[in-house]
Amino acid sequence: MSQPRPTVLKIGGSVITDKSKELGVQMEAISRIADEILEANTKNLIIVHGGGSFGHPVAQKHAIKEGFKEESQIIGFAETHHVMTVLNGLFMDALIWRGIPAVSITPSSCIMTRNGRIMCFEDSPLKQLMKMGFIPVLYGDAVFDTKLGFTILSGDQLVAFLAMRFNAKNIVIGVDVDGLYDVDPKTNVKAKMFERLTLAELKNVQKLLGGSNVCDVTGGMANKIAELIPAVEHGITVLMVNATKPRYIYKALKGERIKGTLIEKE
Ligand code: ATP
Ligand code: IP8
Repeated sequence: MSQPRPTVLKIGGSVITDKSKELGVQMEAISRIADEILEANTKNLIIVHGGGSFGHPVAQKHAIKEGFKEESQIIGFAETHHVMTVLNGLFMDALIWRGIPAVSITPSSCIMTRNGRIMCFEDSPLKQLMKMGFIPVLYGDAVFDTKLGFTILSGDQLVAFLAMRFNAKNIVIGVDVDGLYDVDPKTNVKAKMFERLTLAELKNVQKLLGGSNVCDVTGGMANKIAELIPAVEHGITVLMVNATKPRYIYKALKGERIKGTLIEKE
C-alpha cells in the first residue's frame, strides 16, 4: 500500500527559544507543541526545528555561515553544532517521553552543501524510518560545504528541500507572529497580514521583505519566503501560523481553519 504524502512541519526558533537571550529556551512552548503533535497524530510527518537563541548567536560570533577562514573558527563550528544538538535534545525529550516515535537526524552527518545550497543528502535512513512509522526530526545546523569548508544550513532550506524530495502534501510553518505581513508586525503597528497568497502575489510581497531585527544568521522572514517559493512552485501548499498560540499547530496539522497565511500556487 502506498504511503500518504508527507506533511513537513517547521517549528521556528522564535517559538521554542527566547531570541532575546542567548541559550534561552521556551520549555513550556516545547511541551505544549509536543502535546499538540501527539494529539494530531499526523501520518507521515517530518519535523524540522530552527536554531533561535541557540544556533544563531554562536554561529554569528564565529562567522560560521561565511565559511572557513581561520583556525579559531574550528571550535566555533563545533560549538554551533553542539548547541543545536542540545536544543534538539530538549525537543526530542518532549516528543519521546510522550510516546511519539521521533528519531533525530543530524543534518551535519548526512548533508553536504555547495556554496550554502544542499548538494547531497544521504536520505536512506530517513526513508527507512518513515517507512517503519517513525517521525524524523531535523534542524538547522552547522554543516560541511564543498566550497566554503563549512556553513550554516537553515531549517527553512531543509524544509523546502525535504518537501520537494518527498513530494509533500503541505508545509506548516510555526513562527511567533500570526502569519506573513507586508512589514514586520513587531516594528510596525500598521502591518497588514495576508490571509491567502498565490505564488505570483507572494513574489510581489517578497520584494517588500527586509532582514531580521534579532540575531539571525539565516536572514529571517525574507529568507524563509525565498526558500519556500520553489516548494510552492512545486504545488506544495504552505500555511504559516502562530505556534506560540495554543492549539494552532494542532489545528494546522488537522487541516482545521485558523488564522494564518495560506500560500498556494494558484
Ligand atoms: P529560526 O530561524 O530561529 O527558526 P523562526 O523561523 O521562528 O526563527 P524568524 O526567522 O525570526 O523565525 O522569522 C519570524 C520573525 O520574522 C517574526 O518574529 C517577525 O518579527 C519577523 N518578520 C519580519 N518581517 C516580517 C513580515 N513581513 N511578516 C511576518 N514576520 C516578519
Ligand atoms: O534557525 C539555523 O537554522 P534556522 C540554525 O532554521 C543555526 O535558520 C545553526 C544557526
